Amino acid sequence: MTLFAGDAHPLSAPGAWLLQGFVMEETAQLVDDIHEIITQAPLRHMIMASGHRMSVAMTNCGALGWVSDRLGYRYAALDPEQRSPWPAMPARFIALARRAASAAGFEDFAPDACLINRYAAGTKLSLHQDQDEQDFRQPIVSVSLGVPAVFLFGGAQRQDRPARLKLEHGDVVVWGGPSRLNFHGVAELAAAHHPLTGPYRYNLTLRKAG
Ligand code: MD6
Ligand code: FE
Repeated sequence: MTLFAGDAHPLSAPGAWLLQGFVMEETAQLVDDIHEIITQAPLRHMIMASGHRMSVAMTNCGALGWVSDRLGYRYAALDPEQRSPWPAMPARFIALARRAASAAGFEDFAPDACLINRYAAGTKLSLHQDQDEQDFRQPIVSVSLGVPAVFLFGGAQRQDRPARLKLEHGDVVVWGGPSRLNFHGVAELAAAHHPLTGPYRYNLTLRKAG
C-alpha cells in the first residue's frame, strides 16, 4: 500500500526514510507559509560558538526555535533579535509532520519547533549531529523545497564517510531511531532556479524539541 505519490526508501541507516514527493501536492502553500513567517521573523545568519557566521540563513516558527550564538546552540522560546515569540507553526506544518512520521512508523509525532533553513548557491551545512533536543526517541521530519541539494548522511563517528543523497523539491526525510545521532550535512548548493523559490533551497526541520 502506498500512502502518498512516490516511494519510501529506507536510507543507509536504520530508522531513516526518504519519502519522495511526499508533500508535492502542497508545495506552493508551504512556500507561501515560509514567506509569511519570514516577514515576521526575518532570516538571519547565526554565529557559532567558534565565531564563524553560518552560510545558511535561518529562522524558526513554533513554540521553540533553534538558535546559535557565542554561547553555543540551544532552543529558545523568544527570537533573540526581536525579543518576541517565534511566529506560530502553521497547522499545515504540524499535519504534514505527523503524516510523514506516521508513514515512517513513528506515531503521534507532535512538533513544537520548526527550523527554516535557506540555502543560496555556494551555501553548505557542515557535518553535525542534532543533539539539542530533549528526547532522542522523537524523530525529525525534514522537508526539502526548491533547488535540489545533496544531503550527506554519515555514521555515528565524524570520520565515517557519508553517503550522498539527492533531495528534491517535495521530498521528506524522516529520521529517528538508531541513526538519530548520526553525523549529517548538506553539500555546497549548485546554482539553479526553481519556479517557486527562485535561486533558493528551503528546508524545514520539524522537531519535538522540548
Ligand atoms: C537541511 N538538515 O537539509 C539540513 N538534521 O538543510 C538537517 O540538518 C537535518 O534534514 C536532522 C534531521 C534531518 C535534517
Ligand atoms: Fe541536522
